[in-house]
Amino acid sequence: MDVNQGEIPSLYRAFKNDFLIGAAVNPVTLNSQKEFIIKHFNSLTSENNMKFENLQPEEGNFTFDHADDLVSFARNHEMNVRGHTLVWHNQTPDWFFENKNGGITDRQTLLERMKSHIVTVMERYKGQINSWDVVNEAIADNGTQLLRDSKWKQIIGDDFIDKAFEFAHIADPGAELFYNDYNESDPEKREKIYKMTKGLIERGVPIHGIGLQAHWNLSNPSLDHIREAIERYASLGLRLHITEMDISVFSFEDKRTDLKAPTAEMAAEQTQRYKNLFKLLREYSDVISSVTFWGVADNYTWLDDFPVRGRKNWPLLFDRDLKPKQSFWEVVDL
Ligand code: HAH
Repeated sequence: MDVNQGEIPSLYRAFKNDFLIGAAVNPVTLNSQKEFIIKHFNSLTSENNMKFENLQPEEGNFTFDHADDLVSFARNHEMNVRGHTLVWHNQTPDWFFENKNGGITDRQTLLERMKSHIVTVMERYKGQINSWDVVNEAIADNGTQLLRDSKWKQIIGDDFIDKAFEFAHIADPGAELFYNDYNESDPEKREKIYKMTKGLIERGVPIHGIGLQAHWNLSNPSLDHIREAIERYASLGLRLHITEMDISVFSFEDKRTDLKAPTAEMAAEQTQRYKNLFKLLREYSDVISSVTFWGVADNYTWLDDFPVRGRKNWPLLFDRDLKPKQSFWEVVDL
């Protein structure tokens, strides 16, 4: 590493009056970039190690090692932790939805398993994990249907979301509870998320915030749509977190695989985009209290495998050598 990090300002300090600045980490990125992470971030999310399949791969057999490591690292360095995630249709093991014969289990059993998972996990980190993505991605992407057709919904029914929040609030009454989703700025999906979370509030379900994943690209969603989404969600009186931000250099439909580095045009657009986005987010720092990137630097990102397997992407503020990109300088200079 030939970058003199001493001459580089800290990312999170640049936003200390606005919001926390977080990164999603995994055991490899955390252990290999400790000093860098401590310097630039004051909040951490586990990319995968707090997901159901990792915390409870078999019934009653909890595996907390990696999650414990992250939480104690954060505590030692006075960093915030976002818990991600308790109830999700992905990365949840089959046993959870099955009965002894391998068939589909019943509502009562699933509710008990859900409660046991939420309570075990949240009690372990009480006072150490400040906010939890209690339910992730429960809204249907397209069409008129409100909720995604998941096993949670099929077996428990539409009130699985209410129950998840109720159990979470019992487990740790001090934790901020979030509903988290992607394509959150798309007007159609936004209205569904709004409607669902408004229903929770009206029924007295303990929800405190909405997580906007912010898996965005160079041109989508538009700044107007992002602004409208922030205002719409904030009108519910909920706190907002940007939970998984990255700016892909490819549009979702673009499946090209020929690039070894971003083109000059992509790099310039990304710089302008990050600048515009942080200007906008900062305008709303009274409702947005945390902005987390879904990764640390361009040396590793989940987008290297999504939506095109094995295709490199460069969506973050630091390059593959942990050097600040032009985007970083624009953002800290705002
Ligand atoms: C997110 N899904 C998940 O919340 C996170 O846990 C995972 O590590 C990566 C991304 C985003 C997503 C998407 O942008 C498009 C389709 C499905 C899921």
